Order: sequence, then C-alpha cells, then structure tokens
Amino acid sequence: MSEAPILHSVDNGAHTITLNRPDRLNAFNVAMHDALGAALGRIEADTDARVVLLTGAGRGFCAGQDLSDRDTSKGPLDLSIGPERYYNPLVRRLTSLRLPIVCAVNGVAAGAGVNIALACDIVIAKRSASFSQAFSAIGLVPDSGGTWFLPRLMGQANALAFTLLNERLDATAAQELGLIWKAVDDATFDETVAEVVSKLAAAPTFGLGQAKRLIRNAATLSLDAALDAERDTQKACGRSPDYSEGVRAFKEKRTAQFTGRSE
Ligand code: T3D
Repeated sequence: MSEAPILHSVDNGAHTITLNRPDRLNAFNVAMHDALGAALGRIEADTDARVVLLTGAGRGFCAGQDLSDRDTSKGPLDLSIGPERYYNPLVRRLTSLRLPIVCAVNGVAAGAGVNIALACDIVIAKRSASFSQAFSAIGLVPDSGGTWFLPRLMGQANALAFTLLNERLDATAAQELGLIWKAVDDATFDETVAEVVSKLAAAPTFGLGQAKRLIRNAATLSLDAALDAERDTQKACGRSPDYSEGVRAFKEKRTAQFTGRSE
C-alpha cells in the first residue's frame, strides 16, 4: 500500500500537516494537492483550531511541481492548469486562513515549494535548508505567488537575481535577505518550532487572525485605507473575550488564559 501523501494530526488545537513524498523531496502531484486541500478543509471547519504547522518529511521540505508528472514528448502542455486548479487556490487558502500558519522548512525547498512556504505566516528554516526558485532552470516563471512575495520580502534587486540566476540560498542568507523569519541550527530546530507553535496555540487566535488579514491586505492599500481597516478591526477585537481576559490578566499580573474566540 502506498504512503499517504499528506500526514495530518491535531494536538490541542495545533494542526500539523506534513508533506509526505520524501523520495521526491515532497514534490507536488495531484494526490498530494488533493490530500492537502482536504486537510485544509478539515482545519477550516475546526472551530477549536488555533494554529497550523506545515512541514515536510525526510530531507526536503518541497521541490515544487513533480516533474515526472509532466510529459513534454507529445507536444506543448498547458501550464496554466496547475496554477489555476491547484497552486493558486492553495496560496489563497493559506494567506486567507483565519489562523496563524508556521512553516517549518526542514530541508531543501525549490520552485513552488519556496513560494508556498512564503504564503505561510511565520517561516522558520533549518540552518542546513536551502531555497531556490528553480523555475528559470526549466524555462518557467515563478508561480504560486513568487512574483508577488519575492520583491516585497527581499526587494526587487534580490528578487530578480534570485529568480534569474537560480542560485540556491542557504537558510542564513534567506533570513538576512528578509525572505524568512528565522534560520535555526539543526540541533535546536524541532524545539524552536515546537515553542513557536505552542505559543501560538495559547494566543488570542481571533486577534491574530485579524492582524494577519490586515497586514496581508495592507500591501495593496493606501495608508488612509489601512488606518480605516485597523479602526474597524479594533472594534471587533475589542468585543472579543480575549481582549477582556488580556486586560484583566495584565492588571492582575498573571498569565492570560485565552479562548481564541471572537465572542
Ligand atoms: O507544471 C505546472 O503545473 C506549473 C507549475 C510549476 C510549479 C513548480 O514548482 S515548477 C519547478 C519544479 N521544481 C523543480 O524544477 C526542482 C527540481 N529539483 C531540483 O532542482 C533539485 O532536485 C533540488 C534543487 C530541489 C534538490 O537537489 P538535490 O541535489 O538536493 O536532490 P536531487 O538528487 O536532485 O533529488 C532527490 C530526488 O528527488 C531525485 O530522485 P532520485 O534520482 O533519487 O530518484 C530527484 O529526481 C527527485 N526530485 C527532486 N525534485 C523533483 C524530483 N522529482 C520530481 N519532481 C521534482 N520537482
């Protein structure tokens, strides 16, 4: 029996999704897309969910599209289908999920694998991990949001060189360039990821989800529009039980016990 392409577990509101095609460096095929979509559907429906962790099995995080599924011997392929059917909906779901998503880049990330990591909210990479756009090596353009994420995160000059030269960036350089939040020594990687996930699992989830939405939307807003959006969202957050609990706990000098709920 073949291995499941996605592993999904839940522990106290923390959902872990593991891309599980290690012999292909967790490259995406249709079965993996479908299983990931189903896992995200379960998470979206879980009213007790607090945080999502996305990672990969084996020595890779994700090598993008599984190229063994692309047969060019019989004429040109329509490569708008993969983005339209799978990659674009995936990036939209990750960026709009009302929960924080931690991406633990456990090893090599290439092509869409990099850009899917960048669609997550907090990216932590093993010091030994690497990032390459890979697309230019096979005549393609960055997809899965790469053309949008890269210049915003690392600046246009770095985005262009990273894409056109297809150089592998190690995790330390990726952090220095602003592509990811943190590169962590391999020996302490699992521990650091677990600490971040457990902190987010106990956080005021509704407020975090709103902050994520505002920051992601602000990239295309004027300052005026962002100020208005903050005001309106603060009103909703101010009505949440976690706001009352946070203020009470502050005054009583104790750790807040958040429910994560909006009301
Ligand atoms: O098609 C559409 O729908 C459009 C959408 C496109 C989205 C994309 O992501 S396009 C970009 C696709 N990805 C790539 O081009 C990356 C190809 N892989 C590599 O360049 C290298 O494998 C890596 C830089 C990722 C890692 O190099 P390395 O030396 O650490 O590992 P390796 O030996 O090359 O790979 C290990 C195995 O994984 C190997 O299999 P083998 O020889 O042991 O049986 C290799 O063939 C396999 N593998 C790695 N990447 C892919 C893959 N198999 C299928 N597809 C892959 N993308």
